[in-house]
Amino acid sequence: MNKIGIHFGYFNTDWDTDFIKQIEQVKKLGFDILEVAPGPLMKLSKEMRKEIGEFAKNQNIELTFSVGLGKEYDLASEDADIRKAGIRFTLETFDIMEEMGGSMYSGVDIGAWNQTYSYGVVDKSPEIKRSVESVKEIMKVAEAKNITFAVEVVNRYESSLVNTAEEAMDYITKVNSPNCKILLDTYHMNIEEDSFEKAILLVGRQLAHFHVGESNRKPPNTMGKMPWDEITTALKEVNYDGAIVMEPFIKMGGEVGRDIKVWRDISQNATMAEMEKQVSNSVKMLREKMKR
Ligand SMILES: [Mn+2]
Repeated sequence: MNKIGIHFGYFNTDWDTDFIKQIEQVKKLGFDILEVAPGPLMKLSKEMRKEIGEFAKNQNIELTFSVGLGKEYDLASEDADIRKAGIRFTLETFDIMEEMGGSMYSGVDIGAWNQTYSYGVVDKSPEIKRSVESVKEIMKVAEAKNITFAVEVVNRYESSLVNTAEEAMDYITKVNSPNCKILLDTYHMNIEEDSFEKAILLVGRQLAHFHVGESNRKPPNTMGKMPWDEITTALKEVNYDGAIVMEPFIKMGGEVGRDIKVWRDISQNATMAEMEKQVSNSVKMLREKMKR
């Protein structure tokens, strides 16, 4: 059975949150996983992080870690100091994962989130090369700590490095580590891929993590637009046994609204209770469709 999860940002307008409460909340809604971000956890004490990790374990909630690297941590930067800072940040996150008991690291983790090129670039191989070199360094530690490093394939507005499943396969071949895998996300796939099915089949056993959401980042199955049958059938065809984590973002305001670019109330005035109901329906849909 695939574990089903949700990104903690769904329930918050700012990234800082009470993770203990959040774990209780997702447990109540039928999830197996809470996806968290290293940024807010780095601000907490080591003791607090351990306590959260213990609590999650006792509740049988797995913590997975997702990042959007800041420009100051760009692993593909021309500036060697920035690349070093990015490696340091990633390794610090691995330490936190060890403290809290997590083994899945993913997101926009091979270069800066929302990074764009300067005018006129037609060859991105120098950026890719620098990114691969940084990630190779990181992979030595990931392998030693048994952490899976999943490269998220994101749309053109969020990164220029890897926008399709094909580019991601190329990228992880260059990194050449058994722990360097791929994360596909239906929201990004909807923009960049010719076919959901073909992208999933192409990645096959290299798929280590899967994000789901509608094309406007509503919870899965609240719009009737995304082809959930095609997507889940393809996942079963490649015997995908990893996590399926939803990343709905439907509320304006705060850091989350700003960083995710929610410029209208996509929730249509939904209360927290209504938002909870929506995602717990999404969990049921995914479990039903992933039955083998
Ligand atoms: Mn995603």
